[in-house]
Amino acid sequence: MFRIFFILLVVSTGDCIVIGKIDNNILIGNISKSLWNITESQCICEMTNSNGTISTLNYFSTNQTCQLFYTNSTSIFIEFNLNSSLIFINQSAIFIAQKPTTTSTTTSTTTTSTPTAIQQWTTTGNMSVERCSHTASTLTNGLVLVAGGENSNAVLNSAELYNLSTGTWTTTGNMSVARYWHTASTLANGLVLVAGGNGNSAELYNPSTGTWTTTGSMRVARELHTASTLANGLVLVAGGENGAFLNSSELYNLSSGTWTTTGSMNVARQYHTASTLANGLVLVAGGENSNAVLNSAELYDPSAGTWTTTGSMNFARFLHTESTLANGYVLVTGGHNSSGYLNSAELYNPSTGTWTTTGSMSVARYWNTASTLANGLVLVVSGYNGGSCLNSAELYDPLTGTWTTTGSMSVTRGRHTASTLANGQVLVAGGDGSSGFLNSVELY
Ligand SMILES: *[C@@H]1O[C@H](CO)[C@@H](O)[C@H](O)[C@H]1NC(C)=O
Ligand SMILES: *[C@@H]1O[C@H](CO)[C@@H](O)[C@H](O)[C@H]1NC(C)=O
Ligand SMILES: *[C@@H]1O[C@H](CO)[C@@H](O)[C@H](O)[C@H]1NC(C)=O
Ligand SMILES: *[C@@H]1O[C@H](CO)[C@@H](O)[C@H](O)[C@H]1NC(C)=O
Ligand SMILES: *[C@@H]1O[C@H](CO)[C@@H](O)[C@H](O)[C@H]1NC(C)=O
Ligand SMILES: *[C@@H]1O[C@H](CO)[C@@H](O)[C@H](O)[C@H]1NC(C)=O
Ligand SMILES: *[C@@H]1O[C@H](CO)[C@@H](O)[C@H](O)[C@H]1NC(C)=O
Ligand SMILES: *[C@@H]1O[C@H](CO)[C@@H](O)[C@H](O)[C@H]1NC(C)=O
Ligand SMILES: *[C@@H]1O[C@H](CO)[C@@H](O)[C@H](O)[C@H]1NC(C)=O
Ligand SMILES: *[C@@H]1O[C@H](CO)[C@@H](O)[C@H](O)[C@H]1NC(C)=O
Ligand SMILES: *[C@@H]1O[C@H](CO)[C@@H](O)[C@H](O)[C@H]1NC(C)=O
Ligand SMILES: CC(=O)N[C@H]1CO[C@H](CO)[C@@H](O)[C@@H]1O
Repeated sequence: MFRIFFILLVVSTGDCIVIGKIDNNILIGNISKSLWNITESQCICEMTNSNGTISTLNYFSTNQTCQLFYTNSTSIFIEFNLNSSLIFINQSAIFIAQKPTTTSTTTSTTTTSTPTAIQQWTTTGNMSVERCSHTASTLTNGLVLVAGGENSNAVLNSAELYNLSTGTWTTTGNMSVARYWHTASTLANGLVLVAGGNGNSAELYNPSTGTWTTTGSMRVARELHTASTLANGLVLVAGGENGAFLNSSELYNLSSGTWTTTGSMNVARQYHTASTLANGLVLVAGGENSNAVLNSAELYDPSAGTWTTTGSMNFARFLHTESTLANGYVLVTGGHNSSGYLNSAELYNPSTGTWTTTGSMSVARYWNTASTLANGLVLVVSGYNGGSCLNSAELYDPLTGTWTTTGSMSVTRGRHTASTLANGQVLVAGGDGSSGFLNSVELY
């Protein structure tokens, strides 16, 4: 394997920068592509499809143009001036020397401009225990509550809180029972409802006391179900399994502390996904049951209490992700089915009830996470790809329908959680990976 170490050589050639290989010739060639009238952040997103080659892009603030430069060889030549900023797309491929150096081949003065690499992942405090298949909930006070899950020792009843200001975790009250593959929903009054993952029990976490209280039990024991908070405040739990694959769904009402059965889905499913749409309906997609991996999708109507089949996805998938976008569409990514692991992604249009494929991720992945960021992009993190586990991450831009590879985490992980924080960062916690069950946590 050809390993590439880059050093940044800020050299003379007029308004140019040469990034050259340390021990070899500078500048082999370049290919450039321009994009017009875009912002720097759009530029970062537009340029994702560089297809694995070493690439960098240069944003010119003066004419709002972004130019992509890439090569498969050992150097990149970039037109550069003081009104531009240089962004490395594949940061992991490039080692940036701290001090600019000049070379004997230069013919003019050294510029003082240095490219700034985008800050991507940082590690933060570890959880007190390793856990995967847990839940993570962003609380109204800004803390993140992690609950349950499993590791090599046990299924867990413990819970802990992350405080971004300190970058540390503190343990909080234990749940009454150990759970994994449960769901957690933050309610409007700030309590967190945890359901299933160990029979039909449910309990509420109170952030002001740091304690859990048992609430009404679900009508049906379930795990690997979904939980969706409705506009009327009820929580809809759907599908999953308890030895049998479930088509049933039920509603939790906090005022009464009880669950009531509502309509059944048309298809039993586990490992499916669910999201509440702007129109108040809940979209459930994919999953699997004893018969098949599913491409079907259904909509729950809270006013009627019934499920209706809507358009089917182009690919059957389970262990995928589902995210609502600012434009009301729903993005589904990855997963796997009988023909393999998926890098495909598709969009659901609530007005037409149909799915269309959009750009594919650079890597097939399942048991990944997807987080919609404040800037509208969707950050997909890690997951598995066959037997191996990933540490890579990609950003989806709804405006262009394309993916851009972003920085990789320090470790590989799947079955982790990803929580969007009030300041826009994403907290990725736990999971398991090539180094076993994880207590480690990283911030994007
Ligand atoms: C950039 O946008 C401006 C204003 O919309 C337009 O007049 C101009 O033609 C655009 N430039 C290019 C190169 O598309
Ligand atoms: C990306 O790389 C793959 C494999 O090297 C190649 O088949 C494909 O044509 C490339 N795509 C683009 C857009 O260059
Ligand atoms: C980024 O560079 C690293 C190191 O060369 C390489 O292993 C990885 O595949 C690259 N990623 C992409 C998406 O090009
Ligand atoms: C935008 O401006 C930069 C700096 O002046 C220039 O090098 C570049 O060629 C311009 N882009 C286009 C597409 O003209
Ligand atoms: C780089 O590109 C050239 C020209 O397309 C090709 O001949 C060469 O095999 C490529 N090298 C690698 C390592 O892909
Ligand atoms: C930077 O932009 C300003 C304003 O557009 C211009 O006057 C100046 O010449 C530019 N500097 C360079 C180095 O291009
Ligand atoms: C977090 O835990 C890992 C092992 O799981 C350890 O290597 C690392 O040093 C810990 N980090 C901190 C900040 O304690
Ligand atoms: C988070 O930590 C900061 C600094 O110690 C503290 O002031 C703040 O109250 C903590 N937040 C919560 C919600 O406990
Ligand atoms: C929580 O449960 C664990 C065992 O799962 C136990 O070791 C720990 O003491 C408990 N903590 C509290 C506060 O009860
Ligand atoms: C929740 O239960 C309360 C008390 O039983 C009832 O008044 C209320 O209408 C219920 N809410 C919904 C949305 O059904
Ligand atoms: C849901 O599953 C049950 C048990 O398998 C079955 O009796 C029922 O007909 C199913 N309902 C629907 C709407 O398919
Ligand atoms: C150094 C070099 O080869 N630069 C070339 C990069 O590509 C642009 C666009 O094709 C050429 O104009 C440059 O001469």
